[in-house]
Amino acid sequence: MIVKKLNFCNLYLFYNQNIKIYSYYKRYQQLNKLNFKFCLTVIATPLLLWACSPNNTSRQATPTSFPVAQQNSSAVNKVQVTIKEMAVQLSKSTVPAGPVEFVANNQGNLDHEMVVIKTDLPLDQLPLKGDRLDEDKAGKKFGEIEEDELTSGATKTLTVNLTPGRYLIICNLPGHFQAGMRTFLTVK
Ligand SMILES: [Cu+2]
Repeated sequence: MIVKKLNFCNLYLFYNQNIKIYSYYKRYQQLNKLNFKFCLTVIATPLLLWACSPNNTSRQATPTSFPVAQQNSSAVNKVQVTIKEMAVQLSKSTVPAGPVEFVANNQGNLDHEMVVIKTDLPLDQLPLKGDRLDEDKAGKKFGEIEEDELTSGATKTLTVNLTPGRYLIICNLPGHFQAGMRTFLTVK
């Protein structure tokens, strides 16, 4: 009888211990689930935000082409401007109206500048002021890359919104316009 009671007691203790172990296990599982959720929030969310962020530099490094966007009329038209002694050369002579991005590269040994002036005047009727073009009388100035930004070897970008017409692209440092640093761009 005593043996039987003892056995029952042992069984009860064994059962109780198992219940405890089981509850610990359940708690551990719950904690694991919480840990997983915590990891998902703390690590995965910023990672996802970083991946989706528009100013993500590593994503910008790999160029993706969107032909549809490039065909859009509001797309910026790029014009490469080669500047040297003593000439200004454009990669294209005609662009559609809208934003135009001038990418000026000074391949000369001297510092230069780039000025965009809208004018209808022919080359031989452009007014001079001393040894420069008279920018105010020549037409309407649309933009400029200053001399200190376009030193020898430098590349500088200027984006301007151009309406249809004829544009003069020049370097107006003393004597440079007369020496030949001028060209025309037609905007249609
Ligand atoms: Cu110049």
